[in-house]
Amino acid sequence: MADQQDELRALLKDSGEPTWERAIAKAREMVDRLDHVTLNIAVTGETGAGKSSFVNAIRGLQDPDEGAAPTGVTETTMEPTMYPHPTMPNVNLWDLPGVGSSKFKAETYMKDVKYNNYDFFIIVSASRFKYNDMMLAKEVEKNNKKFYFVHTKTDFDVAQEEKKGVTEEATLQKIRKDCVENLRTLGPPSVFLITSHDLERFDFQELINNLERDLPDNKRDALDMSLPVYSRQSLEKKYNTFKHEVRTVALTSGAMAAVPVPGLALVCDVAIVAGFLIKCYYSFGLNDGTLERLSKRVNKPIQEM
Ligand SMILES: Nc1nc2c(ncn2[C@@H]2O[C@H](COP(=O)(O)OP(=O)(O)O)[C@@H](O)[C@H]2O)c(=O)[nH]1
Ligand SMILES: [Mg+2]
Repeated sequence: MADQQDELRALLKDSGEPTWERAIAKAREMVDRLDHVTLNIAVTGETGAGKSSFVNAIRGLQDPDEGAAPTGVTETTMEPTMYPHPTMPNVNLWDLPGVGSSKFKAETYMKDVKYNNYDFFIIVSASRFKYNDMMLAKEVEKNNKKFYFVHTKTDFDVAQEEKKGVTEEATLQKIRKDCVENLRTLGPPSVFLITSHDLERFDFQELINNLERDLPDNKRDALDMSLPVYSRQSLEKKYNTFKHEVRTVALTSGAMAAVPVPGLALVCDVAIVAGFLIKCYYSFGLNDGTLERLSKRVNKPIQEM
């Protein structure tokens, strides 16, 4: 009982509020904000650059998986397609049609895809920097939106160059220099080298760190909760976000029914607690589909993981 009292005192202190009433009201507002936050991420680039594969990777899926975006060598996306997150229904990834096709010219592309619907753009490019990459970057800037330039299929470039005796480091440096120099006229560009086949390699974490730095608090938490676990670092980050959230949920749900506030009737709100647990379940990759994919990747039965 003494322990519980200490925990309650710590909870109140953490909230930064002088009374339980104020702490609970503030926590309610935070949960509400997170549940109603919308984050629309546009993924764009040339046909075949790797947009759909990137959308899948960031949702923890691969092409044959249910709900994954179709990928392939021909253009498979003819209009902006929204891929919502299973438990964060307001975090949407938009797989945009390839720029530069006869239907989508770079000059009218932004209007065609209704640019105002998105929080920011991820321009996906592969192999050499292209004319359309620059056109897109310019158009995004002209419309007062932010872009992050992602050079994908870096695994392929590294493997090709290695065959010629070029080290991974030298290849990465060359690609980065090429992208940065081409984008220089638009100010210091944010360039990230990644592979959708393995998010732990190269700059993916750096990309997420930058996105999170630029987003308002509630959008940052929503993004963090929606990302798959792809490395130890991403797992630790997620753990910290949820640790913070668990206090808020405890307060709002009234799960701490022992809160010693005379006259304040607290009833445990099962819906809030259940919603939170479902979020944890998906976010930490504990659902069957994610565990099966992980089991295949690491070549171990699910029971041993
Ligand atoms: N090696 C490698 N191949 C990739 C990567 N991303 C996409 N691809 C392949 O590139 C092709 C085109 O990808 P897709 O995502 O359909 O491109 P989109 O037209 O821009 O949507 C597919 O065959 C993908 O498997 C990557 O990071 N590494
Ligand atoms: Mg596609």
